[in-house]
Amino acid sequence: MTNTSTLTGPALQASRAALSAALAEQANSSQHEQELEVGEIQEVDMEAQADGIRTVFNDPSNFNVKHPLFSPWTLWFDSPATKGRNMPQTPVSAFPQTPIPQTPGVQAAQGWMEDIKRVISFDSVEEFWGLYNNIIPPSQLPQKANYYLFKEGIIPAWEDEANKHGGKWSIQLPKDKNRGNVDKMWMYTMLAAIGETFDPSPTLGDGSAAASLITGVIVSTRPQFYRISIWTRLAPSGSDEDAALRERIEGVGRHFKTSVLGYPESARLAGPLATEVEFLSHKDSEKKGKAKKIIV
Ligand code: MGP
Repeated sequence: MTNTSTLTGPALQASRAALSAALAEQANSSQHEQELEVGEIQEVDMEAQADGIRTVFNDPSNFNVKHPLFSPWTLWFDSPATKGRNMPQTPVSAFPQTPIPQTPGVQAAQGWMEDIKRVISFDSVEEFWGLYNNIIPPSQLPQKANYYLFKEGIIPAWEDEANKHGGKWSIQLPKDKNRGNVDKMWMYTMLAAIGETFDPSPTLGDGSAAASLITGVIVSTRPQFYRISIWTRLAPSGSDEDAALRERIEGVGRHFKTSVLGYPESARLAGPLATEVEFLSHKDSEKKGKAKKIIV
């Protein structure tokens, strides 16, 4: 498979396997529960498991099980509480941080980025779970808050070079009916992003690797609804020349709707405070007028 990663085959496989295992965990756990009798204790051969692998349980600082991601990611956050406040850039110093390059896009977005705080960057499955287990889930965030998980080096703004020709898939879900679902939906959205399953094998016509279409994912809490979005590098114009791109973009939307959010492809989701899974270019979002959306 061709992709933009610099990882070697086994590392890629390990990364993928760890993410698939996490996704399969929910299904497996209920099956295991059925296989074990009530009160029965599952036997685990700890010695065999530990052989050759130093986990965090053997050595809390030098364990050697770390599965690299295809690329590093950065989590950003904003909420009414962060507005105008000078929060520390790195609340957890163990995670690597790199300065944001001052591209023209970054400078143009300065007003918008003022209240968005950079939380942390990570580049392995283990660091992802370390972060995930230590941040407040979307269902418990205050109103008008956002988590932005973007590829390192891309800021969560239309103005960034990587976003300015792009768009977003999004779904809006009424809060009252989705308080119990939104945390899982957001977790699966992040796993699909960092596991690169939205746009899995981008290649150019000459067979060389192309950048993945995905630049980041966002969850937003609003007074009456949640919104989850997937930002893409490009947006199809509607012309015949863009047919291949449109197909690729639609593939991202279908994967989001069916595999990540778990809806049947034929399901119609729009209703009071709810939208379909729909795509809009950032240029159309900026205009705020009537725009043509793609729906899956
Ligand atoms: P939003 O938060 O994405 O939409 O953008 P929402 O949730 O419908 O609106 P809210 O008012 O409930 O938060 C809200 C507004 O923020 C937009 O209309 C823009 O004015 C501004 N904005 C949003 N984004 C993603 C950007 C961006 O990337 N760059 C700039 N400059 N402004 C943005």
